[in-house]
Amino acid sequence: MKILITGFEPFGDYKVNPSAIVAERVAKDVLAEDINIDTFYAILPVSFKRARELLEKLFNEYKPDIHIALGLRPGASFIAVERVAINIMDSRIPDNDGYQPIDEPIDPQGPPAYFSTLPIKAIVRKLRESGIPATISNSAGTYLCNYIMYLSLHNSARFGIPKRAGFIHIPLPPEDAVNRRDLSIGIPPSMSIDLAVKAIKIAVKTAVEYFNKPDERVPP
Ligand code: PCA
Repeated sequence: MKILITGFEPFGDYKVNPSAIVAERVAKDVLAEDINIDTFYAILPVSFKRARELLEKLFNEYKPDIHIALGLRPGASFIAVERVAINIMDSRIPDNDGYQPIDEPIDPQGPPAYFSTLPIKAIVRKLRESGIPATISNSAGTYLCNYIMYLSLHNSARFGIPKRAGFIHIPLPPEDAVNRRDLSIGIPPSMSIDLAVKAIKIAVKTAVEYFNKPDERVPP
């Protein structure tokens, strides 16, 4: 079973992107711990053009069975397992190449939306059982994260690679959250990298466990 785990480079005024650190650590840990799982990680640029090119290259060369894409969701205090990707790019800020699409479809010929093909409810349940704050999210936004989730599911629907795909947002790490506000103002929510790594490892193992249970894609 081949699993691609992607994170993102920093963007906007976020100096680090925890999704890149977590993608690398999870891929290496799972590879070392489980002989049945082959993992590969990649850090995607926060660029609509370059991220798409790299994603297509990864799909063509690595041919993952499962793609778990990670990104930063500033302001969240929980792991957000995304349910849906929508066919729109509507950017509040330019990407790292200065490109800022507004109200543009990702693919004018593509369907309006795709649902995650990861076992999102099983993942959230297992995370909560492990004491990790987690929820299903019904919007991955309209920026790079939604874009990558849409492209992955679009490739999956058309070409069968990957067979299953989805997106998980993680919070700011505390090391970054503490620097983001004036000393007299409360700081934004955060989650340690260690806890986020633990969470995404659980998500990877749950995705593998449910890989061959298509009817239990969204178990109760
Ligand atoms: N978060 C952004 C893009 C890259 C990232 O880590 C998003 O939620 O779209």
